[in-house]
Amino acid sequence: TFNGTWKVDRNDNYEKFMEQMGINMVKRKLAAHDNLKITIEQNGDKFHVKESSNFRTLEIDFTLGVNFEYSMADGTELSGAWTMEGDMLKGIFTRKDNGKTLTTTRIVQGDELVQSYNYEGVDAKRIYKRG
Ligand code: MYR
Repeated sequence: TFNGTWKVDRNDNYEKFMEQMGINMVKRKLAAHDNLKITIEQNGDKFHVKESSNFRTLEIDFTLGVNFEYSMADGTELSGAWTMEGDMLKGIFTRKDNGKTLTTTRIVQGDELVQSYNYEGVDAKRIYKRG
């Protein structure tokens, strides 16, 4: 289950990913240590996610398979949806500014939540522990 509070423990290739996303170096340095914490509450196909980081706090509601809007911490707007494939959440989002696609997955592996990202050929991961 995804339910619970998760704190980022480590990143894999996240700076390269952010660079591909066009995020400048100063913001990348800050974002690599953003102390991101997410709290996930799933009820059937409905999710409520509380996000908090050094940058902001935010609450998001979405339903599997239903498009919604999400603004990244730097203001970049995305539109897309999460779906469930087996035990994996799979998100396909489109950047509103350039129409390019960002894909992301979440899966619980042991006591960790692994979120993977892909944008324009660059893959990254953020790995969370229960907090
Ligand atoms: C949520 O489920 O937490 C809300 C929806 C998340 C949308 C997709 C996340 C992509 C965030 C990309 C951040 C990358 C920064 C370069």
